[in-house]
Amino acid sequence: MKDINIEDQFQAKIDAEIKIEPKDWMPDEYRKTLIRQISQHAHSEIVGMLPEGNWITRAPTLRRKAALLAKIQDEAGHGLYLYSAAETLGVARIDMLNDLHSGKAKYSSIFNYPTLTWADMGTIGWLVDGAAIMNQIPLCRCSYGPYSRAMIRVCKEESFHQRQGYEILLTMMKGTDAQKRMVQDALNRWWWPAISMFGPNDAESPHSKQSMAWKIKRFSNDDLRQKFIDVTAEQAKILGVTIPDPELKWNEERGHYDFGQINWDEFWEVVKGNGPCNRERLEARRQAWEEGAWVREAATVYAEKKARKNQEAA
Ligand code: FAQ
Repeated sequence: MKDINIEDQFQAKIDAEIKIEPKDWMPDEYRKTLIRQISQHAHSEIVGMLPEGNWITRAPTLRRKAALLAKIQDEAGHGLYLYSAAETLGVARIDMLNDLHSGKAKYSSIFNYPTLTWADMGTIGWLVDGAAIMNQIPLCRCSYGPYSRAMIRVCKEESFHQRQGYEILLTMMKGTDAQKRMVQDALNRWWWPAISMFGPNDAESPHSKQSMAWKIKRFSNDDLRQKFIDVTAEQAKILGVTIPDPELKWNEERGHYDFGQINWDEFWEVVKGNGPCNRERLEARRQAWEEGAWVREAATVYAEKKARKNQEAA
C-alpha cells in the first residue's frame, strides 16, 4: 500500500467528515486559522453585548426588559464557549483578551454602529442575529470538534434572539405612525452594515478557499449573503417595511434576489477601527476588564486556598 503523509491523512479525515479533536495532529495553518476565526468570533459576542446593553434601562416594558437581559446574557455565554474552544488549540485566554483590548484583534464590523432607538433592538435581533444564524448554522458542521459543538448551542439561542427581534418589530408595525417610521429608520441604518457582516466578496476574501477545503467554512461569504438576502426580503414584506436598496429585485432566472453594491470603503474603514463607535466599544471593554480585576483576584485566591486544603486533607 502506498504511504500517505501526515498532511494527506489529515485531509482524508476531513474529507470523510471525521472531526478533528484538540490532541489530533493538525497543520500549523489550520490551527492558526481556527484561533483567528474563533477568537474574532468570541470578541464579537462580547463586544456585541454593548449596543444592546445601551437599551436595558430604557426597554418599554418589564417583559421586553427581561427578554433583552436574557439575550445579552446569552451573548456573554457564547463568548465564554468560544474562548474555551479557542483555548483547546493552545492559545491563552489572556492573550486573546490583550489583543482585543490593544485594538490588534478584529471583531465583527456590525457592532461599531450606534443604537439610537428602541426599534434598533428589534432590528438587531432580526438582521444581526438573523445574519449570525445564517453564517453559524454551517459552523455546527465545522471540521474542528470543539468549535462545531459550541456552535450547536449558540445557534439554538440565536434563533430565540432573532425571533424576539422580529416580534418587537411586528408589534411596532401594528402601532402608531411614529412607531412605524422608527422601524423603517432603523432598517435604513442597519441594512447595509448587516449584509456587510458576511465579509468581503469571495474574490476579495483571502481565507475562504483554504477554509472551505478544510471544512471550517462550508459556504462562501457571497453564498451566505445571498441566502440571507433571499430570506430577509420576504420577511420585510410581511413586516411591511422597505429595504433601502432600489436595486433589490427578484431575478426569476437566477432564482435569487439581485441587490445593489455594498460600500466596501465604509466596511474596511469600520474594520480598521474608524467606524462611528469603535473607540467607545473598545473603551467599554477595557473598563469592564479593569473593573473586574478584583473578581479575578478573588477567584484565584479562592482556588489556591481550596487546592491547599485538598492537599492537606490528602
Ligand atoms: N467584521 O477572508 P475573509 C454575532 C475580516 S457574531 C470585521 O472572508 P474569513 C452574534 C476577516 O476577519 C458575529 N472583520 O475571512 C451576535 C479577515 O481579517 P484577518 C461574528 C471582518 O475569516 C448577534 C478579513 O476580513 N460572527 O453577530 C468581517 O474567512 C447580536 C478577510 O476576510 C463570526 O465571527 C466583519 N464583518 O471570513 C452577538 C462568525 N468580515 O483575520 C451580539 C465566525 C471579514 O485576515 C448581538 N466567523 N472580516 O485579519 C466567520 O464565519 C468568518 O470569520 C467571517 C470572515 C465570515 C466573518
